[in-house]
Amino acid sequence: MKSEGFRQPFIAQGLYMTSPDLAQTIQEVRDKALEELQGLASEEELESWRILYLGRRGRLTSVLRSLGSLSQEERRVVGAQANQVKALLEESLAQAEGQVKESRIAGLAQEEQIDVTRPGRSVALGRFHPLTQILREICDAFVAMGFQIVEGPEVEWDHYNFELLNIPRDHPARDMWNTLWIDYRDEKGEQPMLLRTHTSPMQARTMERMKPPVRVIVPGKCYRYEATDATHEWHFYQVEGLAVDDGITFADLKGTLYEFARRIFGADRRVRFRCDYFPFVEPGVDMSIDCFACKGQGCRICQETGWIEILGAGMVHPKVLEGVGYDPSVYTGFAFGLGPERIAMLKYGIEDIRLFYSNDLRFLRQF
Ligand code: FA5
Repeated sequence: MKSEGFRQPFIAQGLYMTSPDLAQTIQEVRDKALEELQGLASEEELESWRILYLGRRGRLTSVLRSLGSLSQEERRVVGAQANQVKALLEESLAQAEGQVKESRIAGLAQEEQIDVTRPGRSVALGRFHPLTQILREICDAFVAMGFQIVEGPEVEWDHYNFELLNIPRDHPARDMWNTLWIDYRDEKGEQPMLLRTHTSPMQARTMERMKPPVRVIVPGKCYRYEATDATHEWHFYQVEGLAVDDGITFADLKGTLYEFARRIFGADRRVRFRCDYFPFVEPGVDMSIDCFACKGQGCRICQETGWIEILGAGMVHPKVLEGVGYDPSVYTGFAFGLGPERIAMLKYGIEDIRLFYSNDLRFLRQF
């Protein structure tokens, strides 16, 4: 900031003659202020400068206050000059503020400059776990056939997991489900608690809540105290299905499950039903699909049978209907419980069920 243009009129008006000390002080304050102002580069520094020279207790303001000790004539001349200096400092400050602001904006623009020729940064996209994908596909297939999705607790009472399913205590059929028990009982100390071994407890829970017609599927996690191998995990998903109404027959069960297999695997895949025993259905069956690896010839994956079992099913046992207050002479129904891991293995040709739970990104990224 140049101060030459100011000095000339200041001296020319003869201040030295009227009040030399005060005029000298004003000039010194002005020179010092303008000199300091030149080195300031930030808004904070400018504000400190303003307070130092122009603030209520600033240096120039103190000079102005001392004008009162001069004679009236001196006060008029020196006061006018002091006001001129004040105006000069204010104007210089405004200019300096403008410059600081401009260079801040220029700096920002420099920082934010975009080089459109640089290659973009790739965005890492997540994906659904293959089991989430297959669960959704399975649910979609049944929803399209008129089923409704419900969910239930993974920590369950013995009552629902076994008793209401026609598996009383000490019944040998309990050995079919190696159970993980929880060290907790109900208030009366009678009901043991467990991690549900299948999604079938939701059959009873659903019928307790709903009146026929019932058509539900129940996706969810199950737990068994079992050794793992290529087709067995100790925790796995199941999707339970239940349809109850008057007049439902075994033909409905077969038709529904054939249609499900066709939707998931296509029309070419072979399906096999065999008699099986589950205490809560009569008659009971299991359904298998021909092995994806050996095309039914027999291999390690299908334990040399050529088939991989994907579900258990059957007509709901009259005792189960009675247990939830349905009249078995009026209502009949079918139920099934299928294993999504095994279905995903068959569909995608996965050789070991444990891959689903090993968190290996090389495996997961293939889906
Ligand atoms: C049951 O759990 C019965 N609740 C199914 C059922 C429901 C039958 C309704 C009749 C009426 P099972 O133990 O077979 O049945 O299991 C059903 C399916 O779950 C099997 O076909 C298989 O696909 C899957 N599964 C069973 N155990 C395992 C395991 N350890 N690891 C992975 N999948 C399993």
